[in-house]
Amino acid sequence: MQNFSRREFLKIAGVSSSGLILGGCGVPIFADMVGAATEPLNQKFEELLFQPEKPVPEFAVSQIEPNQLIVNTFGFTPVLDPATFRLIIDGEVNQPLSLSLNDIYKLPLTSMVIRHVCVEGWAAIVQWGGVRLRDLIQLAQPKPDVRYVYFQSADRYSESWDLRSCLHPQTLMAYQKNGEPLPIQNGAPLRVASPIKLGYKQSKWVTRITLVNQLGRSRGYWEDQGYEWFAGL
Ligand SMILES: Nc1nc2c(c(=O)[nH]1)N[C@H]1C(S)=C(S)[C@@H](COP(=O)(O)O)O[C@H]1N2
Ligand SMILES: [Mo]
Repeated sequence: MQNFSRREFLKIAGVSSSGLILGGCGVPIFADMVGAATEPLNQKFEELLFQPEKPVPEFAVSQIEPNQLIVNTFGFTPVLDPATFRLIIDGEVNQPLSLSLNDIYKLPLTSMVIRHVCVEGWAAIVQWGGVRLRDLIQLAQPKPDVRYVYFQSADRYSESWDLRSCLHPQTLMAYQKNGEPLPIQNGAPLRVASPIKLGYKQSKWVTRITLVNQLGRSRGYWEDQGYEWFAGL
């Protein structure tokens, strides 16, 4: 076991990471116990929109751990020009969008202090500020059969999420970290931040959000290498 990294261990054991850090009892939760949650979900936009989601309890600003958030980037660090940056929202929508950062900054700002949990065995309490992803998705007017959302990043990282998790009120497209503008290495100008999923679901340098009816062959950078797709906390 010592020879395996945390990532390798989770992959080989088929263990959901959700129990490892937050479970508290020290007993890993095995795949058969979380089977239901690893299956892609299948709920409709209108059903989800009016279902109140239970918010995850947040931390106090005094509990932020500014040095605990480890930069974790699989490849290179893209540097995006804020002046020309556009966030594309497309796919199965009635109103495809190409938003500048100023467009995004005009939308309501949500700030939250949450725990970021990486599958490699570290966690950090972080404050994120940004726009709710549900607000962006609503602006794009999803068609009724949308079920999943793809995030494309400038470093060629990609992720896919279930729509329900995207509509959670604490799933943000963040442009602030710990009260400051988001640093480049943490995903500037725009990254996903959410207390309901593991760190690898939280794409940095997001340039494109695509709504789809079905998942494609690729489900995400780590998922395609065997990591759990839902990756809920
Ligand atoms: N585009 C992109 N997003 C990414 C990654 C990456 O390599 N590229 N790494 C993920 C992983 S594994 C984690 S834990 C978090 C780390 O966020 P941080 O570098 O801001 O601490 O980003 C996630 N988002
Ligand atoms: Mo991670």
